[in-house]
Amino acid sequence: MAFLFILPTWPVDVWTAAMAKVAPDLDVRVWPDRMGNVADIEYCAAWLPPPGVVKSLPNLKVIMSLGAGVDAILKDPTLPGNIPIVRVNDPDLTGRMSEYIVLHVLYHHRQQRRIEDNQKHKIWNSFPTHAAKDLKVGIMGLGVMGTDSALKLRDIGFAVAGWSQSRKSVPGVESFAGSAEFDAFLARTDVLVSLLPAPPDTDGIINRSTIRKLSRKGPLGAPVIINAGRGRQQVEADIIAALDAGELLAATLDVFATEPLPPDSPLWTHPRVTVTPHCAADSDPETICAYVVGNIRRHQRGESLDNLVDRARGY
Ligand code: NDP
Ligand code: OXD
Repeated sequence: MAFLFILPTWPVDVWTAAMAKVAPDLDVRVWPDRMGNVADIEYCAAWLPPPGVVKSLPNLKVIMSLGAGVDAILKDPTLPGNIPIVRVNDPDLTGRMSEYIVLHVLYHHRQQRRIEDNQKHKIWNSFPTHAAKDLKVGIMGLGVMGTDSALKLRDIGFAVAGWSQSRKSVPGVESFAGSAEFDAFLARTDVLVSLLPAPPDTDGIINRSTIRKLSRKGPLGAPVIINAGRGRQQVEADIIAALDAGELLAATLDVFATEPLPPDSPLWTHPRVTVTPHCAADSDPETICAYVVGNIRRHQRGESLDNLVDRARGY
């Protein structure tokens, strides 16, 4: 049995070293030039795998995403339909995401951009601030990441709600479910966070009409968006237009339709946009290798795989 890494954009040596530490006996192969006899490969782990690579593995038993999202795996038109796909659900990755979401909600809540602008001009201006309970944060996607972020924001004191396909019961977090409750969710939300995966029905969900439905009654005067889900969820031209029209106060964006974000994107230089390079939650090689090996061992023992992806739902 051999295991294959498919990592066109990540430092392969870091990942093979981590895997050697976690599972010294595992026969690790690397796409594209250390594949050996492909017939040996029964498990693979991938981040942004090029189309066709998975199909070229005749004895593959499980495909593992090295992140929480699986959109890059599912978009391969040649992907065999019968091989289970598992994704990462690990406290290390989840904790990193919550740090990012808490950081950026606090950044807007405490008007940090205004303080930094004032410092540039040597302006000592301690403007009025508001309490966390007065700011309504709405999280699209109340799954593993969304729930952890919601709980941490709730504990700081924010008024938190989540929107998901199915109704949730998270103490202290209001739950909205399905398209029928989307507008009500938006209407109560001052800071809209996306932690959605990328099934087709979420494409372009952060558009001008969505932005216009957000609350304008909050203490910041206009809504804020934070997207750490997937770039295809946002209509970038609509975000810029809404910012320029005063319909949106600010945006923090970690994910983009095209990554890396092209140098000519106006998002880079917009004074009220924070761009981060898809780093909200990084997959830590040793932690994630241990998680991958755990799943391989379970599968070898005939046990069910953890965190199987539902292909029909797309996440
Ligand atoms: P989960 O699968 O645990 O949660 C997904 C949530 O989204 C679920 O609550 C689901 O609802 C909800 N959802 C899916 N489709 C819809 C829809 N059409 N309408 C309403 N709700 C919907 O995923 P995770 O929390 O683990 O991860 C979420 C995403 O975060 C990843 O898929 C990835 O895109 C992104 N991510 C980004 C990272 C970064 O660094 N920027 C790092 C890690 C993840 P229900 O529960 O009812 O099914
Ligand atoms: C992930 C990601 O899905 O990094 O884990 O985006």
